Amino acid sequence: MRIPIHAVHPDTGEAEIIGWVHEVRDLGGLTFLLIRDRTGIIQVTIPKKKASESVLAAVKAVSRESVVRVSGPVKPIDKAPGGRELVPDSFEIISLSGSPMPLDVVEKVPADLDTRLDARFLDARRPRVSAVFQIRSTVTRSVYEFFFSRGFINITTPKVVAAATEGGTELFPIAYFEREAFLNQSPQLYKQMMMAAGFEKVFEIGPIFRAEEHNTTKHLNEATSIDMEVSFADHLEVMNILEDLVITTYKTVADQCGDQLSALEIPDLPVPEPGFPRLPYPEAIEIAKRTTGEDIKYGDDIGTVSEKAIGEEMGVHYFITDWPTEIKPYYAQPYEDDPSVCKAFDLMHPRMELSSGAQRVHRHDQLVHQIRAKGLSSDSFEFYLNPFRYGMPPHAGWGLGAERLVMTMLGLSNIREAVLFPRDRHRLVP
Ligand code: AMO
Repeated sequence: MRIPIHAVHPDTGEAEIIGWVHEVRDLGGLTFLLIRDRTGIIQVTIPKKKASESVLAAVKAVSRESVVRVSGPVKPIDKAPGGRELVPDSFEIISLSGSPMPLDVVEKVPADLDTRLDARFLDARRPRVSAVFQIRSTVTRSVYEFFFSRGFINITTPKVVAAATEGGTELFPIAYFEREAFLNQSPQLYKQMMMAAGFEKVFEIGPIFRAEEHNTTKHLNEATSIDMEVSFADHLEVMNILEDLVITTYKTVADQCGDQLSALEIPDLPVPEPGFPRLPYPEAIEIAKRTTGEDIKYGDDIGTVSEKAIGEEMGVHYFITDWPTEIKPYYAQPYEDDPSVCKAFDLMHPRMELSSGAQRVHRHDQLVHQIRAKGLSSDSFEFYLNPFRYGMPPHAGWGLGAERLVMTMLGLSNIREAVLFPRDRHRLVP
């Protein structure tokens, strides 16, 4: 019976493993192979004089990255990975790899990101790359558990839609029978409609599509959004939930992903401290102005340069609160005593924005007014506006970028490192 490579110990006795040939070294009388599966690497040692004819023939024929089944006694040995080696009684080639390969899995030859993404199936055999996606999987599980343990209902909303949600970015049009449709930018309108349905607490983890023209290290054209919406809650309550979720996710990864973090050379993942600072927008703008020396005014968006400058000053996760109503979407609820400021917030990592959210407008007439004030036509929002006429509770929510969460947690330099098959301006295959 096959056992995972990390579970093979010097006192295992006999073991059978199946994995990929990571490296082959022929030292004359001895041949060393490193065999790898997703859990680790083990040395397989073949003493030429003692090995059987069939083992020798298979070892001679095998190429790097072939899949092999090996069984035999396990012995302790100091210098090998994990302090053990397997001396095979049997060695079977299950699937022979061709050569040369499009990518060197052992990274003796460094490859640029494009080459790696073109051969992602080989790139992801690298322990470091595999570790990122194993951690991303743990992040996703942690987020599901977080929401379910707090009584949230998981929903799925359509990705093929008739109208835009967010201003600012363009939509991807698609042919939908005889009509034009679009790929959805955000589940925003649908999660709000489920508040009208009385679901009270909903969440969705799903794709969002943004036709961002520019190619940056933190934008994708298809991203994964962790979205939530809560009835009878204000912006402050959902900010607390967001802070809890981020901390819980870090803790889960720190507790459960020790091997993967080691592969990424992160011996101790620092878990953010509770009590993320809350920085009102006017103060954020002041910091940006002072530290960049640029002419930044109240009402300006916080661009990449400002974001970086404020992040360096803050040094930890923080919220930017109290945004000018003018630069936030129509669904953000203005303060009753000063409608020029709204109950919207952004959650920031020192490197970049992770999430946006707000308490929402829940009164129909006010929402129509705000949609028109943004120069949008309320006609195309009829399906969304209707629920606001028949008992819409007050509500608040946010959307958190899954890739940015993983990217900032692991210190990855490019968001594409956190996506298996990224979609950007130039990349549609594989
Ligand atoms: P927003 O547009 O700020 O808000 O998006 C929320 C979060 O989603 C991630 N994100 C992206 N990640 C990678 N590439 C992109 N092109 C991209 N676009 C967005 C970011 C961002 O902070 N409806 C609101 C949320 C809400 O109010 O509930 C919204 O979509 O991490």
